[in-house]
Amino acid sequence: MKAPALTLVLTAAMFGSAPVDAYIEEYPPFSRQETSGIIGVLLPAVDADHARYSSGAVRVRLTKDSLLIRDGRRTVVDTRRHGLDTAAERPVPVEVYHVDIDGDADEDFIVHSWYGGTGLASLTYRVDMYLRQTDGRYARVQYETLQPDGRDYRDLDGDGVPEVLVTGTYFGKEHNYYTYHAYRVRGGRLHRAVGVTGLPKYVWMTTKPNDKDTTLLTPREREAHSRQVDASIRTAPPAGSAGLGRPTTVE
Ligand SMILES: [Ca+2]
Ligand SMILES: [Ca+2]
Repeated sequence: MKAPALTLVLTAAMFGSAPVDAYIEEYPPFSRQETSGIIGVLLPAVDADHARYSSGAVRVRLTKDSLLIRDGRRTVVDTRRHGLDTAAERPVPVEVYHVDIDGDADEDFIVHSWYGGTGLASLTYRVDMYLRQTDGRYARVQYETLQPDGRDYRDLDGDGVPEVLVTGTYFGKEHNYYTYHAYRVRGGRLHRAVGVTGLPKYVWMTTKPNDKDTTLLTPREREAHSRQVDASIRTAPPAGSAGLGRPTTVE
């Protein structure tokens, strides 16, 4: 059994690197039994232990104060001078995945960045997806989630294309919950994944570990919150516009 998430966060902060560890282990998105069997589904291309990655024309380099992603002559991401001291305003990239997340046979990039902080806030990460289009440009999607890792990108409905798990919190009148929502990436956007068994899921933050979907929220409350999550997912103009050769800075 792993140490509580908060301990991991504090320990990692002391040593100057951010942890990336999907799920609130005490309140998992799936039943505890199922969650224990899916570790290591997808590994990052670069992280704190692996600074460089290349595949075909793609080059990725992650240092403690910069992230560079290039696809041939196109610069997809170029961030510099980030650090934990300014993480709250400018989250620090901690790992990058190179995977076809929308099923169009072109590999896309997923960047996890950490805001720093302490307590519940320290669990929050920003996810930037760079979705390769047929013209070689990258559509961009951005959202916040809690403790992302490769387990957040799993094929949940068996169609061969990963779904995306977006994790958050819901503060109700009586109780607070961790929330898990499934999305599909299509056409450069995230769409709510309807029909995925067991999701969305609202897990009551009890004093004991809990992996059950709550029965305490009404369908109306759940739907209202799902719409807020939908609305929190941002899209942006394509990164690495053709011909300009200008770096795209993720802010
Ligand atoms: Ca793709
Ligand atoms: Ca799927």
